Amino acid sequence: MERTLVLVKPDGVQRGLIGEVIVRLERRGLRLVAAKFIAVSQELAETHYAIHKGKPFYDGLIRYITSAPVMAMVWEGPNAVAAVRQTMGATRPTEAAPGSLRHDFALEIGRNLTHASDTVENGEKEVALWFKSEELVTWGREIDRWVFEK
Ligand code: DAT
Ligand code: MG
Repeated sequence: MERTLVLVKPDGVQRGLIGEVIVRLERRGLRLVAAKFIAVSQELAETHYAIHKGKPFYDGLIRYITSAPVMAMVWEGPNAVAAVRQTMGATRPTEAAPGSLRHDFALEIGRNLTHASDTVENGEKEVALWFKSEELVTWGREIDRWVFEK
């Protein structure tokens, strides 16, 4: 089963949108694996966004993600990575599909509410970076067979 890291970034937390993000992922049929509400350290921020180091927006991005608490979660399901990226919408909110979170709740790329892993491989790496293995809960739901085909 594919897993993906989801962050409700500081703007989403400040704007009271943690519940909105969770509702949409639950309603989609994805299964929550782990969640924690944390202040992101400089070190975690830099490791998480290492791929963007050197880009013009990098310093602002690190300041933003460390500026206030975030809600970090792991969600799983078939094609969870693609499904969650779709539910979040494109990085630039004005390019996000109508109905996606970034379309419905955001305007600016530097205040785009959420993070979601972009590939299955990065999903695995990011889950391991943000959570200890004992924080990940393996469980089943009674309705799983009505949401997951296999
Ligand atoms: P995503 O968050 O959709 O995975 P990304 O990994 O390309 O997007 O970039 C990480 C974050 O960095 C993104 O959510 C917002 C910021 N960012 C990306 N490109 C940017 C740009 N051109 N200008 C300003 N901020 C940008
Ligand atoms: Mg990304």
